[in-house]
Amino acid sequence: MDTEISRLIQAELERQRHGIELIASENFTSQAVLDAMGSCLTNKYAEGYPGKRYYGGCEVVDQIEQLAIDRLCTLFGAEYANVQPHSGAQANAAVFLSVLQPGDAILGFDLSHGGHLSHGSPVNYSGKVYQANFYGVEEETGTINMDKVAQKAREVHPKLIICGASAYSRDWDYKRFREIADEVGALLLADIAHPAGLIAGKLLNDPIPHCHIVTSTTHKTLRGPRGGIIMMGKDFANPWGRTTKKGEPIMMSAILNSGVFPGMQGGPLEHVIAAKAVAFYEALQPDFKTYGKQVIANAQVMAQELVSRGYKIISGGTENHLMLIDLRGKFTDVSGRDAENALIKADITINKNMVPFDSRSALLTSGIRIGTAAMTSRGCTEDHFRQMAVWIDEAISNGQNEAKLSALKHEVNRFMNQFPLYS
Ligand code: DSN
Repeated sequence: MDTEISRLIQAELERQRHGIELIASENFTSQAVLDAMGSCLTNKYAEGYPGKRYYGGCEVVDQIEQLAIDRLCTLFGAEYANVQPHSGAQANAAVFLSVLQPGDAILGFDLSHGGHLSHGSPVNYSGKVYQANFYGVEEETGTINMDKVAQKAREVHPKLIICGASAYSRDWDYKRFREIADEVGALLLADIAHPAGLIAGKLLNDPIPHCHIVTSTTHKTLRGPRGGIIMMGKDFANPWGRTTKKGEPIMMSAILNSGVFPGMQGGPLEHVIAAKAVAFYEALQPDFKTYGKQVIANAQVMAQELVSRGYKIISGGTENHLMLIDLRGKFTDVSGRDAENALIKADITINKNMVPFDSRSALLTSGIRIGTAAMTSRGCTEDHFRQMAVWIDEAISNGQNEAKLSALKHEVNRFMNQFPLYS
């Protein structure tokens, strides 16, 4: 019997139980989601789609995958969904493969301003295979200037425009993005990996009516298993005039499905798809909206508390679950890496993050990113988040003081005893 891995899984559970988790892309799934992921479904091969598989014995997983698709369509008001992408990056890769040719121009949000690696970063395949161009935020406001996005689109003639981010605390003007995409003849993709749960709760702008294609992960604010999805509000005939042997236009749903399989992936992870279906069921319940409202309220309180302690939040505040903090607003000599290291000694987990117009490298950074989705799932409300902001400030301000950090860790561990996990 392997005791080493079970001991390490137990150690990770204890870490999750006793620490404050503020990584903006993480969350705590329900026990039901965990159970589905750890089920016998992992044994099944099911290349293809429900009713059209390349393996026998798929009658049960067909029902599971169809349920996941139907629930996801209901949750977002979408006509089409693909639940097979193994991750958000795989979902984006499958879309790019479906709608672009190598060398085509794309326009996405700059990674160093809060965008995502898979939206054209030069170190990612998306920036190697396609001609990547970027829009960013204004230095003074920390927000995206839509007139400049339009100007950039007119200059570079992208085939695909991508909106969505990993570290942007403001909502997105999908309607204006669509007007720009239409003007330059581009398709519009929204990657809603971060705010998906808040969009499902109808607490943020809805990309579905405006964007040709929407991708997401399922494990951030949506609180499901680690994975990706692709959706379309309405299916449409491909814009390149491709037809079937019978001369009928090929629909985008067919193009995206074959972009995922066989284009990008092999066998779908049916245990993860079942867990996605459980998470979509949970997100369809009325209390998920209550959860989303609390996530946003907690983020706003935490941002206010940090601002009152001298921290600079990019864009001045937050409308979603996260905030990006420029440490240069308060310290001259503390990098994001220093802050991350100090906080981890107090059992507070965040991640260092580049800030727009950063003067430090990606390994050091001048910023940290904080998100409230995970701790809200644990049951924390505004007063708890005010307290967390105080501890964050104390830890960063005393990054060299081991005794202080150790005392903070004890307080944090005691605090977390109130919020049991997977008991
Ligand atoms: N999902 C990204 C994040 O926001 O942490 C990393 O790829």
